[in-house]
Amino acid sequence: MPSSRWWPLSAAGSTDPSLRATSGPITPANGFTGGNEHSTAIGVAPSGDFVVARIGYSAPADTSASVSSFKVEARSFDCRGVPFDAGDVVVNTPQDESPSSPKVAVGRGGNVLVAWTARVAGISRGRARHLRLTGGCPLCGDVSGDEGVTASDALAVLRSAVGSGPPGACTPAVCDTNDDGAISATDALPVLRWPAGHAIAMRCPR
Ligand SMILES: [Ca+2]
Ligand SMILES: [Ca+2]
Repeated sequence: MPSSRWWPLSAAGSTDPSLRATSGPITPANGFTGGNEHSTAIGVAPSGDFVVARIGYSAPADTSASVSSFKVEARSFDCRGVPFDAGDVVVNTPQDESPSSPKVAVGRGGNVLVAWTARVAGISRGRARHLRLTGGCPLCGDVSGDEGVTASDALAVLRSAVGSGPPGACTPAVCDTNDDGAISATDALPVLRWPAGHAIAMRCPR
């Protein structure tokens, strides 16, 4: 995804139909629901897979120890909102006192960085932890699977559309970029224009 591409932050003046609210279900972001949670943060991969982090509360089993009841918890989902794991991942260490303000960044290769603030031995510190997101949805238009959408990918879509590509190279989740149920030459055009920064929404079936 080119770093030069910008989207409007408000849907009010936008003509992009992808910014309209959908009627889909709300995805429960937390696996443990026994305590209050707050400060939810999200990071989204180009494929639509996403990671949600938050501050969660759960009383430690050993209440005599100097362990905070608040934790930085994270959970990962694929582009359809299906969680990868049954429960939450505790990101911070038990030595963090009152962790707060989690932030999430998701980069290439499934690299996830969660940062937060915590008091450590009475002093506020910035903390971060690297996580790895594996599996999930393919990036629409990325036939080569290298997490980039290039002219080579467009050519592969075109070849598949005319039946000259290697069998199985193009799945609908990658090549049916207009989600009309068929892979045709039309699907190759937005793939070709994507690297140039055109604000074209590709919508592969999910
Ligand atoms: Ca590619
Ligand atoms: Ca299509």
